[in-house]
Amino acid sequence: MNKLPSLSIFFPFYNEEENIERVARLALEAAPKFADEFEIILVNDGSLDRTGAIADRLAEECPQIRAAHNRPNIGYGGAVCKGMTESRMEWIFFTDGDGQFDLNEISRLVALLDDCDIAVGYREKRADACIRKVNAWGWRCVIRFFLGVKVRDIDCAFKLLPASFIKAIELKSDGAMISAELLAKAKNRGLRVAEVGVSHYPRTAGTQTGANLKVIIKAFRELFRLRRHIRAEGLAKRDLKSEI
Ligand SMILES: Nc1nc2c(ncn2[C@@H]2O[C@H](COP(=O)(O)OP(=O)(O)O)[C@@H](O)[C@H]2O)c(=O)[nH]1
Ligand SMILES: [Mg+2]
Repeated sequence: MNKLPSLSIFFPFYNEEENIERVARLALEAAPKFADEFEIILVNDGSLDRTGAIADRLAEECPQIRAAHNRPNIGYGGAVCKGMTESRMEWIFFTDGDGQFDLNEISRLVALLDDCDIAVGYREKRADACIRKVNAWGWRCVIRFFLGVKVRDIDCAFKLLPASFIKAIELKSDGAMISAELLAKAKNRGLRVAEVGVSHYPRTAGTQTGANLKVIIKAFRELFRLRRHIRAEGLAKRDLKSEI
């Protein structure tokens, strides 16, 4: 496949006043290359700066852009869930709102769809501090062990999914566990997930909060809460794939 019938692109933003407009305009430029019909959803996750106001202004200026707000802040997973429920198109793509990925590389995901149901990126050369790479390796082992999800880069925020899958599941994670939950639920439904390398750039503005101790503790709490649910779902007798 080289073009999608229709595509929702969304971004979670938390205190990203320095990034939101640039990222939204890059999305407006890139989206028509991948789909004839598209929408761009800017999810403001209860930001304390001007992110929400800028999202509303961009939505007024551009018919293809919509703004959605979580008030107050919920967390990364809460912002991703909001983007999912706001999405109206047949395919859903999401990435971070801090501009660390290249939206033109959505083409790499679209190209995979002939042989898979869900396409996800892995960061070829992660532009983060060494400690983040070590944490990510540990988290990958934990997720493999507890949920049996085997992908190279679980939290790579560069994912393309069919809306029919999102409609068939109920997402429960508010925090960083959301990516693992999505992939575990895809596995339970027998969906084929394909991976492709994508570029990753250093943050040029705003503040990174993805490695806060609070975020990490919340991810582990969510993991243990979700483990039973995801296992029970996997063991359920009914054919989960037929629900998609
Ligand atoms: N950490 C965090 N990020 C959020 C939240 N809500 C939305 N985001 C967005 O999630 C994306 C990833 O956040 P970032 O701090 O860059 O994490 P990192 O790239 O993993 O270091 C950014 O676009 C944030 O603006 C939240 O409550 N916490
Ligand atoms: Mg980031």
